[in-house]
Order: sequence, then structure tokens, then C-alpha cells
Amino acid sequence: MVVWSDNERAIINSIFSGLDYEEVGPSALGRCLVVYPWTKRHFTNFGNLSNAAAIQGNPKVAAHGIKVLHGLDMALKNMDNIKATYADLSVLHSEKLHVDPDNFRVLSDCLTIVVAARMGNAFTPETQAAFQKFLAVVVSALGKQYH
Ligand code: HEG
Repeated sequence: MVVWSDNERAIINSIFSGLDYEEVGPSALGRCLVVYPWTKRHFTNFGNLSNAAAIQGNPKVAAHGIKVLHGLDMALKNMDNIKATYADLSVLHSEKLHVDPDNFRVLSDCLTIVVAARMGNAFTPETQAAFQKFLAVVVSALGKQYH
């Protein structure tokens, strides 16, 4: 089981309470699709993803980015039970969507970059450590049903 200090809990809650989901979600998913173009193969029904401008202006990417970010609320609300919380979503990504689990990690890195850029100096080493720990636990939980 993952152990969270009070300070880590406070930092993670504070990051999310300051997040503009409608802006950060699309930016993070858009960045992932641009920087890791193989991730586009899961979104062939999203229309034009042919270049960075098309990806960043694509309303389906934006909507899905917001949905994924809200998917992290599940972890936020169940910090002590993240693995079980993502069991169904892990099965969906594995058995139905066939998403390579390494893509969870690359998307979480893109999210970290976007959050760090938005937070500026407030993204201290301590904040980064807590946020990346949180995302690593989510990534591990999403990958659990692949084993
Ligand atoms: Mg996934 C659907 C969350 C990474 C591809 N993803 C979903 C859904 C959620 C979600 C909540 C909706 C599930 C439903 O409708 O029941 N995804 C989620 C999280 C993360 C993640 C929290 C990682 C942090 N997803 C991810 C990655 C890919 C991917 C890396 C592919 C590169 N997700 C994907 C696809 C769908 C979902 C193709 C279905 C989209 C659709 O049908 O509209």
C-alpha cells in the first residue's frame, strides 16, 4: 500500500484545486499526441491530427483531455485505494482499447510539464516530488490489469 504524508496529501490537493481542467487537460493530451505521435493511433476517429496546430485546435482532443484529467479525480478522492479504484479503467484500456501501458507514463509526464509551466516558481522540488509520486501510483494502477 502506498503511504502518503499529510504534507503530500496537502500538496496534491492544492495542485488540483488550482487546476483549470478545461485548459490543462487539452494542453496535456495535445502535447502527448504531438511529442509521442504513436499515441495518435488510438484516436483515429478524432479527425485531423496531422500537425501540432491541428491537434491543439481539435475539439475532440480537448474534450478527451478534460475527460482524462477528470479521470484523475478518482485517485484524488481515493488516495488510499488507488489500485482498486482504477481496476475497471485498467481493464478497459488493456482489453478493449489496447493502449500500451507505457503511454500512461508518457501522458503523465506531459501533464507534469504542463502543470509545472502553469505553476512557475510554485512548482517547487517538493511539489514536483509529490505530484510525480501521485501520477506514478495512478500509472501503476492503470497498468495493473495488464499483468
Ligand atoms: Mg484513457 C477513455 C482516463 C490515459 C486512450 N480514458 C478514457 C476514459 C477515461 C480515461 C476516464 C473514459 C472511459 C469511459 O468512457 O468509461 N486515460 C485515462 C487516464 C489516463 C488515460 C486517467 C492516464 C493518466 N488513455 C490514456 C492514454 C491513452 C488513452 C495514454 C492512449 C494513448 N482513453 C483512451 C481511449 C479512450 C479512453 C482511446 C476511449 C475514447 C473514446 O472512446 O472516446
